[in-house]
Amino acid sequence: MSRPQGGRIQVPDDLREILLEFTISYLLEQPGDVINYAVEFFTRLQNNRTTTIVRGPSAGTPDESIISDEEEPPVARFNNRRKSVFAETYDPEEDDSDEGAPAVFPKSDAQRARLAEAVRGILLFRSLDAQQMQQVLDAMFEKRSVPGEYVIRQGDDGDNFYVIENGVFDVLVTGDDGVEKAVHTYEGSGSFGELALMYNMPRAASVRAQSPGALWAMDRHTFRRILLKSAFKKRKLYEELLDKVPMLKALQPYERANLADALLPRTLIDCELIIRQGDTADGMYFVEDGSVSIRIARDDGNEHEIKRLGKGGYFGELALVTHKPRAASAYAVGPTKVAFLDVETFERLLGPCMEIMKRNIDDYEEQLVKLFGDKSNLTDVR
Ligand code: 1OR
Ligand code: 1OR
Repeated sequence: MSRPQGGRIQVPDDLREILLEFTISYLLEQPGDVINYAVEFFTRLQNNRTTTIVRGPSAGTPDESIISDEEEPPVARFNNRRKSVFAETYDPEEDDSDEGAPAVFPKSDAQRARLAEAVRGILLFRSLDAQQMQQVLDAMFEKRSVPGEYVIRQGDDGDNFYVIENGVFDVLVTGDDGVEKAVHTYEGSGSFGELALMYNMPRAASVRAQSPGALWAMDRHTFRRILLKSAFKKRKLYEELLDKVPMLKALQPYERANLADALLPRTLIDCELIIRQGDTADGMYFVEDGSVSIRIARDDGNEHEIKRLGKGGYFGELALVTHKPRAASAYAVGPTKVAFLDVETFERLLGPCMEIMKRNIDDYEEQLVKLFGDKSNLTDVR
C-alpha cells in the first residue's frame, strides 16, 4: 500500500481483486466460519500461484517439467460474471424454487424420441432419478435457430437452459478489451446456459448459431426446481477433489465444473478389485478417499505392487491413452471411495490434460526400468 503526498491511502488493484475474489467465494460457498474459510482460501490461492508438477529424473528441459499456473483462479470463476455476484447469490438450502406447478409441454412420440436422443449424455442430467427425468422431459420445449442468431447474449439475465438436438453453436466471450473471441464450439450435441441459472448471474458468454439448429429449452424456473440442487451439490462435492489433482490444473474452471457433473461415485471395501490387468478399458478413476494399490502380474503369476495412490491420485488413464488393455490391476486398500470417469467423457473433456498424462506415462516407463532392470519382459506402455 502506498501513501502518496496528499496523505490519501491508495488501495492497490491486487488487494482489491483478491479481497473481491475472497468475498465472492465466501458468498457462493457460504461455509459458515469466516476465519477458517479465509485460511483455507488464501492457502489455496498461494498453492495455486505456483503449482508445479514435479517429474522424475526422466524430465526433459526444466521448462517442460514445471507447469506454472499463475492464472489459475482459486475458485470456479466464470469470466466477468463476478461483477454482479453481490446482487444475488445462490443458497441451495434456502432455495424457494420448489413452488408452483411444473411446466408441461405435450409432445408427440416422434418429438419424445428426438428429445430422448438429445438428452442422452447430458452430464447435468446424470444425477436425476427417473421421476425427475420425466419432469425434465415434460418441461422442455423446442426452439429452432438460424445461422448467425444469438441464442444467448453475454451479460443478459438467464432465461432458459438449452440442450442441442442438432446444429453447430459457437461460444463467444467479450473480454475487457471489448473484443469478442470464440472460446468453444458445440458440434451437434451438448448443453449450455446452465451457469446463469445455477449461480443467478448474468450470462458468462454469448452462444451463436453457426448453422441452422434445433434446440430443446427448459425455463429458468423448471431448471432451478429440478436440477439445481443436485447439480450444485455435485459440483461442490467434487470441486475439492478435482482441485487436488495437479494434472487438472490444465483445465479451465468451467471445464472442471463439467468434469464434476460427469463423475460417478463408487465405494469400495478393503481389497476390492477395481481394475483387472488385461481387461478392456471403459474409463478412469480418481481417488476420493482411502488408497489404491496398483499391481502388476509377473511371469510366475504373482502380483507385485508397483504403486500406491492416495487422495487426489488417478489411475486407469493409461489404457484410455494408449487404446491397449489394462496394464495393471488396481485394488482398494481399506474402505475407499473413487470417482469414475467414463471413456467418452474422458475423450471429450480431458484433451487439455493429454500432454501431462503422456509425460506421466513416460515416467511409468522410467520407474519400470528401475524396478525390473529392464522392461523387456513387460508390455511396452505405448
Ligand atoms: P451461461 O448461462 O453463462 C452462456 O450462458 C453459456 O455458455 C454458459 O452458461 C455455459 O453453459 C456456456 N465459459 C463460460 N461459459 C461457457 C464456456 C466458458 N463454454 C461454454 N459456456 N468457457 C469455455 C470453456 C471451454 C471458458 C471461457 C473463458
Ligand atoms: P490402465 O488403464 O492401464 C491400470 O489400468 C492402471 O494402473 C494404469 O492405467 C495406470 O493408471 C496404472 N506405473 C504406474 N502406474 C501404472 C503402471 C506403472 N502401470 C499401470 N499403472 N508401470 C510402471 C511400473 C512402475 C507399468 C507400466 C507398464
